[in-house]
Order: sequence, then structure tokens, then C-alpha cells
Amino acid sequence: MAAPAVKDAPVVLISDLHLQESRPDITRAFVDFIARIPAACREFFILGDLFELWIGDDAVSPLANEVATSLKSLAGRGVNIYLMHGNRDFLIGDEYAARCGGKLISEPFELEVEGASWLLLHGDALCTDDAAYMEFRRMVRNPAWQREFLSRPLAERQAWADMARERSQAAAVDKPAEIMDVNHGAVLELIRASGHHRILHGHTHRPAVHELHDAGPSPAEPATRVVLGDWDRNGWYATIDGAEFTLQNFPIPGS
Ligand code: LP5
Ligand code: MN
Repeated sequence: MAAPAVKDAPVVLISDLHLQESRPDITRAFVDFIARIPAACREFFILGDLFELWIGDDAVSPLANEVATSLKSLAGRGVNIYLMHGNRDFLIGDEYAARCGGKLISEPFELEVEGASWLLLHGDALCTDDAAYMEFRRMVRNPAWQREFLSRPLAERQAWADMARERSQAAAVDKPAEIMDVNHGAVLELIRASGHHRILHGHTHRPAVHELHDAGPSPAEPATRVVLGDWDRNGWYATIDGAEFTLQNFPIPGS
């Protein structure tokens, strides 16, 4: 069956592909998706967790090469590519972004499009009820910690990353589901402090469009929180075209 067309829009956004050697079906779906991005697209955002794990740009792999080649071809079609860090691939550096023909952006990123403005994030920073994660995040997002980590041999970095994954998976078993979602107060505070009434993020793997009646510019105009889905059985993306936005998904063949 032919893959569905990717919706025509000047801005296309994805997140949470968690690309890894053990899921070649998702890598294929990604490469195919990139090839199908319509000519109308001017800006393509990857809002974190493109990779399942990233231990440094010097960890070359066929997967990293294939992804870079695919994105570089999109850049060659005149599309601006923006990469944001996720909680799995926050060690992606400028060198790999350049190999993809893209640019690293920090969060929250203000996206101004004709007719609307959006605040883009990975989403993990809003999960403030997860105290253990917040502590882990503070440690690994510290530039000094990252410099020290990246100075270690690749095999040692891989061992630390595997250990962190195991510990994270074990911790998830005991965490109530609400803790692993965004904290509503943190969302309201972000909206208040930024002045943006439209936010879009991934991370939680709970794709949805939320209307926030307690945070809009007026009671009649709710704020909007769009959550991208992770790529597993389906691939997810959002589009923005002026004041219009959509959240789309399509089946991943062989998943
Ligand atoms: O991504 P997901 O959904 O599985 O879980 C996240 C949070 N977990 C993480 C950790 C990552 O999964 C694994 C780390 C990737 C690192 C790549 C680079 C190498 C770094 C090496 C680090 C030593 O992001 C999870 C959240 C969940 O999202 C939902 O929001 O709950 O948070 C945790 O599980 C945190 C744990 O509760 C506590 C931390 C465990 C890791 C301990 C490492 C200890 C290292 C000590 C060094 C002195
Ligand atoms: Mn994530």
C-alpha cells in the first residue's frame, strides 16, 4: 500500500522517533517521511528524541549516517531544519546538526508564523512532579557535566547510558502515570511568563490537542497545548499553516 501523502504546510514538526538499530521499520518510515515532505514546507522541526540514545557526535554509526544523509537531502531542497534536544539525545552537538544540514535550537523556542505564534519544547521540563527525573535532568543538562562525560571513552559513555536506561525503566514501574505527564501548573506558568497561548511539545507519548480554558487570552479564547506522539505503530507529525494547525498520524508498515 502506498504511504499517505504528507500534508502540505509551510511548517512540519515531529518528535520522539527514538531511532535505534533494533527498529529498522521506524528508520525506514522516517526516511520515507522525509522524502515525502511536500515542496510547500519551508521549516522542519524535530523536537527531541530523534534518537533512542545519543552519547556524542563522535559515536559514528550507520544509523546516524543514514539519518544525516536523509535530512541533508531535505535541506538540499531548501527546507530549514531545526533540531531540539530531548531527554535521550541532549548530547547531539553542532557537528552532527551540521551533518544533517540543520541547526540546533534551544527550548523554549518561539516560532512566529504569519497569523500565529507558538512556543516549542521537548516537554520533559514540564514534568515537574517527577522529582527524581528533574534532579537527573539538572545533572545531565549542566554544561560542565556534559564536557566531563564527553571526555570519557565511548565504551564507558555507552555503559553509563545503558545503566541510566535500565534505572529509568525500573523507576517507571513504580511511578504513577500522572507523574510522568506535564504538570498543569507548570504549563500555566510557562504560558503566563512567555505570553504565548499556543504551545507544542512531545515527550509524554500522549498525542492530543488540549484546549486550556484557564489560560487563554480571554475566557472565550482558550490556550492550546498540542502534544506530538512517539513513533511506534504510528508515525506522528504536526503542521502549522498560518492560524491553522493539525496533528496527523499514519501507520508504520511492519511495526
Ligand atoms: O525517556 P523515558 O520515557 O524512558 O524516561 C524519561 C526519564 N528518564 C530519562 C533517562 C533516559 O531514559 C536514559 C538516559 C539517556 C542518556 C543518554 C546520554 C548518556 C547519559 C548518561 C547518564 C549517566 O530521561 C524518566 C521520566 C520519564 O521520561 C517521564 O517523564 O520519568 O526519568 C527517570 O526515570 C529518572 C529516574 O527516576 C532517576 C534517574 C535514573 C538514572 C540514574 C543514572 C545515575 C547516574 C549517576 C552518575 C553519578
Ligand atoms: Mn522524551
